[in-house]
Amino acid sequence: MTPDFERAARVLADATDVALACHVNPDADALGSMLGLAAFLRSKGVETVCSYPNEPLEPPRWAELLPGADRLVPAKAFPKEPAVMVTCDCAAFDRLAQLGHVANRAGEVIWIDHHRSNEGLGSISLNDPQASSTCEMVFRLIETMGGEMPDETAVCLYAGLVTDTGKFQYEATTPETLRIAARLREHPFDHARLVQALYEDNPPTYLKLVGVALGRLEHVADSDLVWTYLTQADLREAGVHPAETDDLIDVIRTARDVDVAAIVKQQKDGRFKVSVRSRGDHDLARVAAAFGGGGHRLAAGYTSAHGPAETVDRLAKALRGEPVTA
Ligand SMILES: [Mn+2]
Repeated sequence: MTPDFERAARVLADATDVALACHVNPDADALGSMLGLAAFLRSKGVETVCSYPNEPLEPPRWAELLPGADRLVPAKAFPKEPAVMVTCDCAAFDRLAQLGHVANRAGEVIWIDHHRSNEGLGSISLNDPQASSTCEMVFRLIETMGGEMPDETAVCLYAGLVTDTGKFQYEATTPETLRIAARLREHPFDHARLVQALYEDNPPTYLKLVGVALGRLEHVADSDLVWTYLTQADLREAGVHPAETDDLIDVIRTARDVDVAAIVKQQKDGRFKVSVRSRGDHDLARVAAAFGGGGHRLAAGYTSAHGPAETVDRLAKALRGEPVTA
């Protein structure tokens, strides 16, 4: 399906009120694309409301640098039946959690995403797996709509562009991505401070937990895999919130001469969340889908009901191309 920017632009241009949501446990691409588009719509005189399904919301610390984060409302204050709803960066319907019911009742749902595993959700699907980020998709949508981009939008979109490209290093970083980044940087905002807030803001307790995870690192040479794990007990002992460990995979995947890196993290419900990254030799969107998850070719995730060793056994099998079941 080709992204239908024209139709989405028409619906937004005609709207008086737009309700925007992004995925649970939002990253900077999810929050940035949602808040960036909302600021643009407000500059056009449209009323906006923004939310995501965490209760309580507890936005990440860096979110205070994104204009509009102070106007976020909890899911229960989100409109029940909006005429126009926009979803940002949601690969699957369940990423909206309880806001999914609203999407089912909304008049139009403009679904903006860039995950390969997204199969065209929404009444208007803007999904391009080639795009570096949902923020890049929002930039294109705003260009289609036309008009001045407010400074508030530029900083929000830049945050998502930086993080989803791994500071402009991942495969999906195209010349167009860099041109968009340059256009955004023409707006006045403190990009150095923003990136510090995003990347150099680790509590020492987290750094100690990295030591625990690295101490357990295992190399499965025949499956081209390095992996480690963390339990709820580890997080409790370290005094670290699960969301603070999102970037740990970026340390693991620096392992030399290994294609795939995985971290297996226990969730509150006892199950294990698996995050996987490839340097380029494995299609992890396919691997994750086999276990009921999803994502991109080189970055994907899923949830496993098995313990860390069993989970990684199954993952290793899938990486070797052997048949697996969730
Ligand atoms: Mn994204």
